Amino acid sequence: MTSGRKWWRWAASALLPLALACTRETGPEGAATAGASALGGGSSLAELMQKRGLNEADVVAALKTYTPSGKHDEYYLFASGGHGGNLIVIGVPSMRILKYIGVFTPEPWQGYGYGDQTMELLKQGSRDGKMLTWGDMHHPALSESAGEYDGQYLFVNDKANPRVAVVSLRDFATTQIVASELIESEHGSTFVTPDTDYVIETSQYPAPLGGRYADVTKFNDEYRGATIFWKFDRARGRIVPEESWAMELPPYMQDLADAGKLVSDGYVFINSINTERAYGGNLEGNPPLESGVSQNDMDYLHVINWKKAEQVVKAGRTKVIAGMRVIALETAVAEGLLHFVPEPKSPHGVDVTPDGKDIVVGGKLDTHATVFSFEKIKALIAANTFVGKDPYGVPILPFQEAIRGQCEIGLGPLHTQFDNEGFAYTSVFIESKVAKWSLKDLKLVDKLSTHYNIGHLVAAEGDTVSPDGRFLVAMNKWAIDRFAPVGPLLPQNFQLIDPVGPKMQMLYDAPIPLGEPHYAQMIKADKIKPVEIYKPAGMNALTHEKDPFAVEGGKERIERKPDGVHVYMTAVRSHFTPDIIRVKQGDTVHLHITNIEQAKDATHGFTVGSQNIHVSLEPGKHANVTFVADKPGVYPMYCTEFCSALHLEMAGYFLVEPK
Ligand code: RUQ
Ligand code: CUA
Repeated sequence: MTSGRKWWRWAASALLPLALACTRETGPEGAATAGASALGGGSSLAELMQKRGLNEADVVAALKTYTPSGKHDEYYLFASGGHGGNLIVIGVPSMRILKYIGVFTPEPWQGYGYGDQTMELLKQGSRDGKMLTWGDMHHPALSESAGEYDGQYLFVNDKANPRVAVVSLRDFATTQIVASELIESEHGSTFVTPDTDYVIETSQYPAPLGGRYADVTKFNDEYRGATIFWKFDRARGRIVPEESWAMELPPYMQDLADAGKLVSDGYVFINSINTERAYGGNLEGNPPLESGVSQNDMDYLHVINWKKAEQVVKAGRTKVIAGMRVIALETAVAEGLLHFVPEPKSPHGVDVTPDGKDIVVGGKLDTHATVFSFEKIKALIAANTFVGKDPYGVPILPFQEAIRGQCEIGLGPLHTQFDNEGFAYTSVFIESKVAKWSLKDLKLVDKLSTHYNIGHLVAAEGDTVSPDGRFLVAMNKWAIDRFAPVGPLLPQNFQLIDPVGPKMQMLYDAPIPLGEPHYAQMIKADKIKPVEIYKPAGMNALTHEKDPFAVEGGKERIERKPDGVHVYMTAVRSHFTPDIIRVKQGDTVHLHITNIEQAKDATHGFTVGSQNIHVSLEPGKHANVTFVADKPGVYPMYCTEFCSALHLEMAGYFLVEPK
């Protein structure tokens, strides 16, 4: 703590007189109140520390996170909202929540799921024709160029209803949801290849591919896993399902994945559990699923050569299942696209090092991080050095020859992140700790306790080819005693950690009250350049093009057409035009509303009472809303954002005349 002490001496000599001087200048009674008012009831830094029971380390931690009013954060943290289904955007180091982004779950503030465009988007994400209004989001992935986050897009998955969503970082809004009916659940998702050619989504719980039925006792023969390579068209900002493809996998439970980079570019690594192929049945004389799954000491790290697989797809050596081109397992084996390496013990996280040379695997029931060498794996494959085959003919490489070594880090290692100085940071679930270890000599250098049961952890730019080595966030599953009690359902706890120096330092606890945010990625803030308004006015936020129904000021009107009543409206401080709408009972109503303002933050919201309608109209945005006016009555409509002094007056009447 020498540096801390030095800081303290410096603070005492420099900061305090400064603070006092400022206080003195604040008001006419400055001299009299000096030291009493500015610190909110405290008087001096020392006194304040004493009053609040803070020690020197607390103050150092506070100064590392405190971000004065008006100052922006250095990083964006994009955190999954777990079974809340939506994304959370957080500033680091302040840990201030900046935004939620509606993705799989309707989000009323943004009007997400309460107007035509966003309803259309949620419908895109239907599976088997069923409209889904929630998702179990796990792993956000930022788009990459040459292995660096480029700040353009973000992809997220839904484990429960296998889907992938595209979020545009131009306006922090969801623009696409794709669902394949090939698989029935997923988890190893989303991970991008280094230039975002593909977004990878891998199944978790095996099932007959394509939504077929087969009894679970036919598990070994009929059930399969699959990994989907969703083709991303960066210029259009869209996943192109027709150009996407998949590879069939044995019925193990494939888990997390990571794409190779630099030397290992062209490969993807997916780990698995349940090579036992257990499927439960604890009322049918079988062991419960979890014990059946955990018999073997080793499961299989899947090594997939996706660049070679892409050629096999281009050559047409696929079958079509649920509308998707799939490389059959036999083909994958015959073409040498898939190899296995044994991995210990209930593996969970798999993370490729920034240089692309090593693959770090954490085993939930292990005490090591196991470091596989890509070079060794490649050489073993080239020399056909196999110790055997799995029941589906997939060649298995020898474990000892494939690893560079293991680092003893503690019980229950899960996920690993990296810094710019050759250190790896692994979450240790059972011990509730972060372990910092050296990649070079595989030696543990430091351990820090977290509260409690850390799952993922994320480092600044931590999945890129050049991590920043700045902040680390532990994403803890339980919050037990961390915050004021809020009933039986507790928030999760993000803990901000300073990883720099010989001793990691815990800086800040941030409760996250929106589902379980499994994973997050942290990107340098200056890489993201969102638009401030939609320009020109009348823009459809989904297509980023002018909406065909966009309305110009002066052209507002109401038209009765065969398909219903079309209302062309504008919003501008502080009125909607028209502000009276008359329809007849049973009419289908099409509202076309453009916020024609182009001033930053001049956002309006629009609702008609009792119709389950709400849209957010950011400056320049156009929204369409369709509904049936089925009940006669008088319905006030109003602006839901306090947009001006006359906001309350920004209202009108929607009148439904009885038949
Ligand atoms: S995970 S359970 Cu990423 Cu560790 Cu989903
Ligand atoms: Cu517009 Cu309030």
